[in-house]
Amino acid sequence: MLDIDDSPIVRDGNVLILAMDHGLEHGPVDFADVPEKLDPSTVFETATHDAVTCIAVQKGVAEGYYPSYEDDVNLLVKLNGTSNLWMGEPDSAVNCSVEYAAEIGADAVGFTLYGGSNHEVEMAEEFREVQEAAREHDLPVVMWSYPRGQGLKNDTKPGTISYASRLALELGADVAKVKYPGSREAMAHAVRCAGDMKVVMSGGSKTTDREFVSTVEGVMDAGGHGLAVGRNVWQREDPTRILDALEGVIYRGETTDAALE
Ligand code: FBP
Repeated sequence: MLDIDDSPIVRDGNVLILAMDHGLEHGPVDFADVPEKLDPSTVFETATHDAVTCIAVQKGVAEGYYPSYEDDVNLLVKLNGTSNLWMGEPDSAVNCSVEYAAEIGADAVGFTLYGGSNHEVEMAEEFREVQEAAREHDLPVVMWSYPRGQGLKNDTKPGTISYASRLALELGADVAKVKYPGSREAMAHAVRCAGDMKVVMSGGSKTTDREFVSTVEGVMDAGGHGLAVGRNVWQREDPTRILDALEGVIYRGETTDAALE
């Protein structure tokens, strides 16, 4: 684990990653209610908000759109990812190398590891290469630590999520992005299991402003370091309002009520 507090993807010790790799992971269906967001520029615009410490996209989107935003947005290149058309045991193709991510301007790299999948061993070996190459380029590594697979039907049980955060620490990630385990106590345990490594919550499908912001407040109270979020921001008609509230909760320690005022 690196000390990443001086990295551009960290603000006052915390992180807000705006994820937009859904066109690959879920398909265009995620944009059905917000068709204007099919244009990646619209989400890059959202990422210029001060609350956002970086945007997480796949290589193709980074190549096409980041050059127009490089002065205003920090870039996290997601190195692996798989479409929803894939029906096998959870796995993820490595679509970009660390070297190429660095070449196109990445400030950090991201990698999904499906602990518990029948493909865990090969994914962990791929992660080893990524993590060691990232060290050579001084790039923080964010692990999407998502236990899932044949033996793991419910991937948000407290014991599963604390295992996910610990696994990321053990394998050398700098930030673990985990699903919310259902309570502040369970989140606090997941954070403790990760030692000094930063643990952030994965956004999930769209909920109400209050529900979402109060969950994030709980994550911060539990010692978490922020959030990696997609749909709960860019599927909203007014992403600025929710980002203003998240800025209050994540960086200023505001309550949900104060942040949503
Ligand atoms: P959301 O906040 O929209 O859930 O996005 C976070 C994220 O990790 C994305 O980076 C990714 O595309 C998606 O969730 C994967 O979600 P899942 O594999 O759980 O369907």
